[in-house]
Formats: sequence, C-alpha cells, structure tokens
Amino acid sequence: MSRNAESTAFRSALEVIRAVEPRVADAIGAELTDQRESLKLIASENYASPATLLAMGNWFSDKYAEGTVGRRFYAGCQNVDTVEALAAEHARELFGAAHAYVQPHSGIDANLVAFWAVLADRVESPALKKAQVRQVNDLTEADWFALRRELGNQRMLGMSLDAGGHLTHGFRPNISGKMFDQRSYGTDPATGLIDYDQVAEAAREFKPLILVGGYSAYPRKVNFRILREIADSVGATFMVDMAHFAGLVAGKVFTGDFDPVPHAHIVTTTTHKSLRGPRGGMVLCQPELADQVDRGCPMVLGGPLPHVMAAKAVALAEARRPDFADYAQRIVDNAQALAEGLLSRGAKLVTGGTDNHLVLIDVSGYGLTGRQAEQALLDSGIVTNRNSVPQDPNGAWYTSGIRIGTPALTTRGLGTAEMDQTAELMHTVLTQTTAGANADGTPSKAKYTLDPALADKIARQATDLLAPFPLYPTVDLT
Ligand code: DSN
Repeated sequence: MSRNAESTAFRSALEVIRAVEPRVADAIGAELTDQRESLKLIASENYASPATLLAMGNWFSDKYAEGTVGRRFYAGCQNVDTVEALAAEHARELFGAAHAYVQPHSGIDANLVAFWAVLADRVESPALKKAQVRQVNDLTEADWFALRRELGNQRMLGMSLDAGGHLTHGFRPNISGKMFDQRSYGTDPATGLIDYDQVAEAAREFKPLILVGGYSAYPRKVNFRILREIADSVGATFMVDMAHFAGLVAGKVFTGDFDPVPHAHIVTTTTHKSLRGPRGGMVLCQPELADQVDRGCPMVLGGPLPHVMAAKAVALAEARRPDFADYAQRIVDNAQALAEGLLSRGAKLVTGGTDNHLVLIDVSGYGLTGRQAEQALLDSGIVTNRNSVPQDPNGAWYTSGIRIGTPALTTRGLGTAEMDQTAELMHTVLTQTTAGANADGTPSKAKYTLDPALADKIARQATDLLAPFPLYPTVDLT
C-alpha cells in the first residue's frame, strides 16, 4: 500500500466528517497527534494497521445479522457471511483451533459467551434431557425454576485480581463474581509465581465447574498443561482468557505447555491487545462446545458488529503473515530489556522480571502509590497504568503498582536499546517524585511533588526517543 493511498483515505474520511461535525474530525486528528507524541506503555493497548482501521469505517456498520454464517434471523446477510466466515477461518488457522466464534464485542462479552456455553452444556442440557424436552421454553414452570436456581449455583475458580487475574474471572463487583459461587487462587507470596500445588488443592477442596486460567497483570508464562490436568482431576471445564497474550500465542512465542489452545476446552480473547486487531472479542473452543458457543447471540450478545468482524478478518490475516512471529518475539525481547533496565537501576519488580509482554513495578520501593507514580510519569510524557500488586495494601484504586507493556512501542519499531533508555527515564521520574501529605499532615495516597522542569525535560527526552520511529508513517494528514 502506498503512502498516498493511506493518506488519501484518512484525509478524505476526515473531510467528509468535518463537513458534518468538525469537532469530531478535529478530535480524531488530535488523537493521532497525541498517540504519535506519547511513549505508550499501556500493556493492553496497541496500534492497529491502517487496513484494519479502514475496514471498520463503512456500511457493514448498518447491517443486522443475528445468527451465524448461513443461518441468520435477517435477510440480506451474504456479505456479512463472507467476512464472518473469513475471520473465523483465519482465527482457526492462526491458533490451530477446532472452532472460532468471532462475534463477541469485547473481552467481557467473550467471557460471558464462554461461561454460558459451559453452563448450557453442563447444566442446562442435562436438565432438558432429564425433563425430556428440546428447549427451555418447553419446561414446566417448576422445572424452569429449578434449572434457574441450578444455573445460578455453580462454582468457578479463577486467579485473584490482585495476583494478576482479570475482574471478569470472579471479581465480586463484576457480573462473573455475582453469577458464580467463586473462589480465587493467588500467587506464592515469596516469589509472586503461580503455585500449581496450591491451585490443585483449591480445586480439590472447592470442586469448581469451571477452572479459569489467564491474567491481565501476571508477568510470567503459565503452564496450561498442568492447569488442564488439575481441571480434569476435579471434573472442571478448563477455560483460558488469553486476551493479553493472544499475540504471543499467534506469533508462536508461547508454544507447547504454554499455548492454551490445545489444552483448554474453551479459550477467550480480545482482538486489540498484543494481537493488534480492532477492539473486540473472540472465542475458540473444542468441537463439543461449538454449538453452545455459536448461541452467544442471542444468549448474551446483541446483534454482531459486521464492520468489526471485517476488521478482525483483516487483522487475523495480518497475524498469519510470517513477520508477525518476529513482531511477537520482539515484544518479549523488549519487555525483558525494559525489566532488566529497571532492575539494574534498583526497581522492585513483581516476580523479579518477565516472560511475556508486561512488567509490573512495585512502586512502594520508590515510596509511592501506583496513583502517584502513574500521574508523575504522565506529567513526564510516559503513559502507563496503575495496577494492584499481590496482597496490595493500597487496594484497587490507589494501588502499589505500575503495569507497563511493550506491544505498542514494539509496533512502532522501538527495540531493546530504546527500552533501556525508557527504563532510565522512568527510574529518574520515580526517584525524583516524592509522596505528598494531606492538610492534616497524614500521608496522601494521591498527592506528590515532582519538579515541573524535570518533568518537561523527561517529556522532551521521551519525544526524542520516539522521533526515529514515526507512528503510522504512511499516514500524512496535512
Ligand atoms: N482493560 C484491560 C487491561 O488493561 O488489561 C482488560 O480489561
């Protein structure tokens, strides 16, 4: 694709939008400028390709297409069928999965589809069989009441939020924590690593219907073969949420025991993190769960987003190219260089390093809360997010951690040398920031002091670091 074609496409789109609501066109342009100028270390963000972005902005957005490929509740879905089938085919081929369902709108939707596919398979179907009816509408009121109680009384075991799990894995404020009788497994307090014996013991005691693997803030590989054995030993269905590391699975950095697809009964993911596609979700599963998964809409989803499925097909096609494996490996090389750069300067890292795309800094080592550190870094042009660390004394709002990740900067082309310079910039900010006090003299978890001149200097150095690696070099909006 030539520079002219991509620039023309985005410039023309903005011109059309500007004619209707210029403030939206301006905000879109400003967002590109902001993204170009910031050192983005948010572990869950990336930069989708121009082709992926353009595949979303079109008349597929106007189409309703409930149902599945070739079996829709609306007429005229032949073109939606084409893109949904393509996205699913690319997903199956890329991940070696038996079945792919590409309709979920986000990660939580993908997880809800997975949870309810398992509940339908393991609780609802046997109840229908016992009552000798085909579907729930045929149940008597009494049988329906009993089934609903049983569906609401199932157990799930997942990784706790403060150990690095995700809020959709049973966190009480999330629907997953309300629909399941839920327990969590944590990490070893001494090492920060998953203790598989403890997971096995928790599973033996609790006997969950679903064992969930996967994380959003755990900086290490997970052995999915062992987790599957644990699930099998207690008759649990094994589900993995690979939203964060799907790109590393796609790029064959995580293989064998560390690739969840051959081990899990069901795998969920987002498509926009390390996988570098459009915002959205996806479910992969073993053949025996395929029919239930395909009932995601209407089970928990509304009408699919055909424009996003089109973009998923484009991004998954990109991820099947050989250069994606190189990209995935560079993500991990960069994360390890960043971790090494921070460690060598004295930072405290959860688990002491990383095997994947993310690093979790325990900023209590700098005398700061996560919130103070996040803001001081932002003042200095470095975009991160605060995150709990295991057994965090500051809770999920203030936190004691900063989570950083390399998928986005790796897409821009930054390498290990730039990661060391990034570590230097971050360490300088964090050592020069001091925690503030409340009016009554007690320590504040939010206030801090950082010399504005130093913050400006670091922000300029961050911009200089990015300068040789322009974002979207083929897109010129001027
Ligand atoms: N918001 C995503 C993350 O940052 O990890 C997950 O939901």
